[in-house]
Amino acid sequence: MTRSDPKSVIQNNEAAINPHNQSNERRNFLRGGVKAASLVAVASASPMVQAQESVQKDFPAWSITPGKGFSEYGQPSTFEFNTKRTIAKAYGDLAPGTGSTRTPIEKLEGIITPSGLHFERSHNGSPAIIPKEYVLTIHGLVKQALNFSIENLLRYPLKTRTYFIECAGNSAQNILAPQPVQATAGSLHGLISCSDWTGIPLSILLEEAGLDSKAKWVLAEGADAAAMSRSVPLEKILDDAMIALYQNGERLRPEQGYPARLLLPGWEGNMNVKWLRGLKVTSTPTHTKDETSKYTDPMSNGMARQFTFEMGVKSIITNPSATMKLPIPGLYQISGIAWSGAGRILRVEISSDGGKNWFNATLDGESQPHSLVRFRAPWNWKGSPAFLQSRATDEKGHVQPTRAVYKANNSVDGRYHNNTIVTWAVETDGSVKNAYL
Ligand SMILES: Nc1nc2c(c(=O)[nH]1)N[C@H]1C(S)=C(S)[C@@H](COP(=O)(O)O)O[C@H]1N2
Ligand SMILES: [Mo]
Repeated sequence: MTRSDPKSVIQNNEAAINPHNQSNERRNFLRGGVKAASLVAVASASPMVQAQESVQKDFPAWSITPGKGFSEYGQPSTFEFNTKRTIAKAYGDLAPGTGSTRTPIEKLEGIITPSGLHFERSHNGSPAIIPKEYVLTIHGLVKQALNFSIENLLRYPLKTRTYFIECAGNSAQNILAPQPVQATAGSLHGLISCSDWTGIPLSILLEEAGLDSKAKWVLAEGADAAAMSRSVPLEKILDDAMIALYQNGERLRPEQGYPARLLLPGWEGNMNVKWLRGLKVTSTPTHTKDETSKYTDPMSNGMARQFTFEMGVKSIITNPSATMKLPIPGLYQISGIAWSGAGRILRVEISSDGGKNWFNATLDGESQPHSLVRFRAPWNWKGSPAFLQSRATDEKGHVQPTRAVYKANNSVDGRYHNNTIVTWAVETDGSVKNAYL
């Protein structure tokens, strides 16, 4: 979080352009910055002008002794040990692999989730698949059933795309808990991650197997002990489904489905079957346990939505967010992530008064379909109570709804697909709290 006191920025900038007490280089640098940047960006230059005036003469030991040697696989700085996933076991040590870990979204920047911090959701642990023994079978309503080894698969044409995966159960606590739970953004909303995935367009493999005229659905089956399986409409499979083999440039992490997983851009996390062992082409949905006992949204009229494939348009401010504390009133940069299962994010708006007034955030870089996009906005906190919210709109015109709208459209025990606006309350002492509005 960049912070600054606007008053001291102005004073320091004035000092900086006084030739008698500043070096030319520094003066020109500041002037260039002032000219190039908008008013807001000028203030954000403050960390520089707050630097000490004199040049440091005593160098610390780490600067004057030879550094550490090389390693075959790098690790984050040991000082960043707090950047880690939150573990949520569903049944404690009885079934340690059942539950989830959540991405610490409040500690990350940009849009790519480091592979070791990708959220994990597994129904019965990560199987230790031996790649040489792995087989992917395509069968059912096809002209020719086919078996693929990993070696075979790696010979097909690959493509790379940046896609998010979000669990349908993400943010469920904010619907279920009667009072807002005070926890980090990651523990409340961290069943969302985004990676650079490389894999084979599934249409290529199905074309090779040859589709029967009755083919309408594909049952994707996992090789884990949960045998996690989902029915996917054939249209999606032929449109943009991928067999992902690489994640952020390296082969998939075991927790993400090594050696191969199904990737359905923008669709609910659960359907992205990991440790994929079978694709059975069918004429109807199979109604597996995983698509009937879970991930179905009961409505207030007593009926239920049969399937909710596409994830809704959503955004969340990651900084500042719950459990953080703003040290002093002044200028801050709000930073957050936005995404939509329907395509690109068009706009993210920010409110600091709980949704009465809105202003546009800046999208950092181009918004890609079914990817996270980073948004940022300057915000001057005057020291009074504030209610920070972000509201995303996607290219199809979907607007992120309020919590009240979700409550009206779902039954009291609904919890899945919560894409509602998140509120962070900033109290007068700077504490940031999870709030319901
Ligand atoms: N075989 C199998 N695939 C699975 C699961 C599983 O338990 N087994 N979990 C699903 C759920 S509920 C989600 S949200 C995503 C999570 O993907 P990730 O663990 O890579 O984040 O994988 C899905 N695919
Ligand atoms: Mo999930």
